[in-house]
Amino acid sequence: MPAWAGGPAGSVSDVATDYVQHCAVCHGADRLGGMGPALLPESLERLKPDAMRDLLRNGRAATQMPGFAGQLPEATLDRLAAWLRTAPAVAPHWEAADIRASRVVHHAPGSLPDRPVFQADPSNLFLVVESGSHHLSVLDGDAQAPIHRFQTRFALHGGPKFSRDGRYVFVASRDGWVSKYDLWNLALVAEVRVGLNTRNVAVSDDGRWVMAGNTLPRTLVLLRADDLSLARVYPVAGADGRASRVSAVYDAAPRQSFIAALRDIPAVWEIPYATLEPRVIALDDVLDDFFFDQPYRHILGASRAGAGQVIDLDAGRKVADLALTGMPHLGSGITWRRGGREVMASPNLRQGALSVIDMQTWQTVATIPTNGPGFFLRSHEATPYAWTDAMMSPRRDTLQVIDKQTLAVVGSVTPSPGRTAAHVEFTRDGRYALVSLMEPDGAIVVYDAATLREVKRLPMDRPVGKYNVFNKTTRSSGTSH
Ligand code: DHE
Repeated sequence: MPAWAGGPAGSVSDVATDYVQHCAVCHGADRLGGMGPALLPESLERLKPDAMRDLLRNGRAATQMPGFAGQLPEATLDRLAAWLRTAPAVAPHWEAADIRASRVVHHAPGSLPDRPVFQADPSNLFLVVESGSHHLSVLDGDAQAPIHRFQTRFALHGGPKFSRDGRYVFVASRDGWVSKYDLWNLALVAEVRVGLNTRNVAVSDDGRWVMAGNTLPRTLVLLRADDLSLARVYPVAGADGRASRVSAVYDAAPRQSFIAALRDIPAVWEIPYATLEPRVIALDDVLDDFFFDQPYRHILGASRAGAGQVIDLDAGRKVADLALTGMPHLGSGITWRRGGREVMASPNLRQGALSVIDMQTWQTVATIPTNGPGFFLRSHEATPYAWTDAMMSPRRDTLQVIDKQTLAVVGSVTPSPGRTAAHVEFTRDGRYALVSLMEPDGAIVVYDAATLREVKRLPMDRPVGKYNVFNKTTRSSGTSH
């Protein structure tokens, strides 16, 4: 018997009635979301059972979500928690018509002035995703001071993607909303819901298209970048018709195409801007995590089991195996020149080690021991160091600083002992490193990238990623694109 069906007082209809009475007004009668986020098994995957218990009882600070402790019996709350993790009786769907109907245009293309409304250098702005109360903060990178703060949709994930001139930025929420902001006018331009569970977005280098990758439904969604109107829905399926979730979609600017990584079928899709028709590259294994070399000729991929391979996108086939151990987080990889050769390094989600790979031979040339499994690695062309975290370990409060030539750990910073610090992004000139203190009463902590001295801290609500316009739009080899 499922956990939510506890006999006569806990039948499906009781739980469903409880949902309708207490939750539906914010989360939608169909559980697809409304003022509150969607409550589908896919949306709740990342919420641990204890966190769910706490949320239902005590609500979520700084949001409209109330606590139901004392209002509903404990057993009812437990049944609701279990029921929410089961699929709805009617399978949720999100078709082209739903996408079109969801779109809101706040400012029509061309209606806002073509110059910044602030004095700061628009190419040295940072965007900070504050996941605590779902905000995007805009920082002036020269003064390292906030200039604006937007409320966002629920749970942004993946890097914000900038137009080439840095004026527009596109973000996706895990709930399927794609939002476009005009950074020069500090304005939300348009929003559209492309799916019920979305991985990320990519923006074409020519500025015309936005592609979103979904896990629910199993689609890629192409939008016109100017007003987020729907151009095309691609059902994602293999030759045998089996549908696949999208792991992520990327813009491969040097190839003038989008590349989509698929989670359930061993293939990669390349969608050139010129044709917008998918080219399917068959693989031996499903790849879940990806790194592209700077020309976007090769993909370094890893399966969740850790096996790695190099795919030549021109040849459309595997050209080498990668000797990887643990669970490398290739998506957070960076490259640099070392002794006349290009090397790539990525953190590891399971091991306290960074693998350094020669980008010509694909051999692992070094393994750098670190404080523990980490998530992000960052550098900049103008700094000799790479910064990594150990946020998946007890040493999650400390970032280590690695010399890119000797590969030795040469320093560390601990912004706040005992509290999680991760994700670094440099200012445009590489002089300062901004670190996220990822706590509800957290901060962006600014370090001098040469002396490792703290310069200042800006209070933020659980800041996760931060993104510098110049480094992103010039596709710096020290950061993600
Ligand atoms: Fe992420 C980017 C996948 C969990 C914070 N994450 C990405 C990207 C992928 C990915 C494929 C690249 C997309 C892009 O840049 O557009 N992330 C995954 C997962 O599969 C995983 C492990 C589980 C999941 O359910 O999604 C996962 N990610 C997390 C987190 O728990 C993090 C730490 C907190 C959060 O907000 O969810 C997290 N992911 C991030 C960040 C980026 C990201 C900050 C952007 C990195 C960048 O600097 O560009």
